[in-house]
Amino acid sequence: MASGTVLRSHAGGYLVYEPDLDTVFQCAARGRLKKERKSIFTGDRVELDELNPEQNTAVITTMLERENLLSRPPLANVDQVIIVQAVHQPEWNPLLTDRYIVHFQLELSPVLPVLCFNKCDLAEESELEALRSIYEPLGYFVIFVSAVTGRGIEDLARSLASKVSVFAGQSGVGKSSLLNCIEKGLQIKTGVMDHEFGVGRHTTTSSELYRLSFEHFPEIRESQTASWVGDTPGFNLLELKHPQPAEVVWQFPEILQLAQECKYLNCLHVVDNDCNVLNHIDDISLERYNSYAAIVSDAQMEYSRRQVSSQKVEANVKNVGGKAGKATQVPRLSTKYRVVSRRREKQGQYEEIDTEDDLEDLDNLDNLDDAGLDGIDDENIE
Ligand SMILES: Nc1nc2c(ncn2[C@@H]2O[C@H](COP(=O)(O)OP(=O)(O)O)[C@@H](O)[C@H]2O)c(=O)[nH]1
Ligand SMILES: [Mg+2]
Ligand SMILES: [Zn+2]
Repeated sequence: MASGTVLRSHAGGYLVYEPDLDTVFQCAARGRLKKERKSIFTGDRVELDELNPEQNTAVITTMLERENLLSRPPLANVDQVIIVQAVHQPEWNPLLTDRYIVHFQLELSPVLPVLCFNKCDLAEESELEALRSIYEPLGYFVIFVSAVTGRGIEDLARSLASKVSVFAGQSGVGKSSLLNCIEKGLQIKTGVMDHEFGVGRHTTTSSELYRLSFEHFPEIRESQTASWVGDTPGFNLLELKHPQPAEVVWQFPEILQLAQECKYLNCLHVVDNDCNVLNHIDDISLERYNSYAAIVSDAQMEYSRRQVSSQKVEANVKNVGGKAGKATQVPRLSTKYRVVSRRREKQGQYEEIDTEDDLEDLDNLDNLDDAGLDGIDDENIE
């Protein structure tokens, strides 16, 4: 029995790539599938019957189990998300980078996103090394590229070989430019948002997989089986997924390691009360800790908002420590809190983190978004 990958919907049916014949078939779904109301999405693997190689038609009989499903636009069985960030122009934003990382880890678990830093031509080598030293030790694959000088483009192309990949990142970071370096004329669609009602209402419900030919990379072309890139996910930045407050730590491996040694059972590791994470804060990157704390704060605000709407009661305190009645009540983390690193404390210095500002930053980015500068490539809207 032949099987293949759905490339997109087409004329009430689907275009399906069958690898053995290296052919795209125009397929209808067999009635039973429709009856079961199983939605077939781009990227889904399906079994085929009634192959007609003359007319390139076939029938989809079964949908195979899905490994994962990216939302907006729906795209199944994604092997990797390449998070593209510019080093400058726009300026690298660590919180936004980590918010993307958390979002796609939640969507694609257990697959880790790849981090691609673009516009390296605008950066000092020392800045790139600083970025590398934050993310590589955590297990992320980090690629430094420049669509202008061509630096790293072959590495990026190689990382796409024989996979289904999706590029993500706010508008202006260079996603289109990079894809164009790899495949001339590739017309990827960017998740489209409709701002008519103020909130992002997504009109892109279908998506497409595009085949890479690696025309300029003969070595890669020869060694690969078919490689694909999907449409760019579109979302309002405020819609980036985050988990419940207590689960954020699972998305930060270096903090998780310290958290597992924390003596408080219900600790969120943001209040310096002999918390093991805060005791070792100098061992982790400050940017990463700040992101962690900001995401916890986001998650708490959303959580308490939900509490308010369901119970109309909101406690202003939370319990820290739960062991044998030793729990103490501390103010619930709201918008402002401070982290005191042991070393800095000795020096009498404080590192103040203002999550309100961080959130405003995201809001501002979101306004850019509203202005059509983010997430929307007008020329690409179909
Ligand atoms: N200096 C520099 N500019 C770049 C680079 N890549 C893209 N750009 C510029 O950044 C802007 C946004 O690029 P674009 O590919 O449209 O970004 P996208 O919105 O993520 O698709 C364009 O003006 C590009 O010419 C790069 O590596 N270096
Ligand atoms: Mg673009
Ligand atoms: Zn703790």
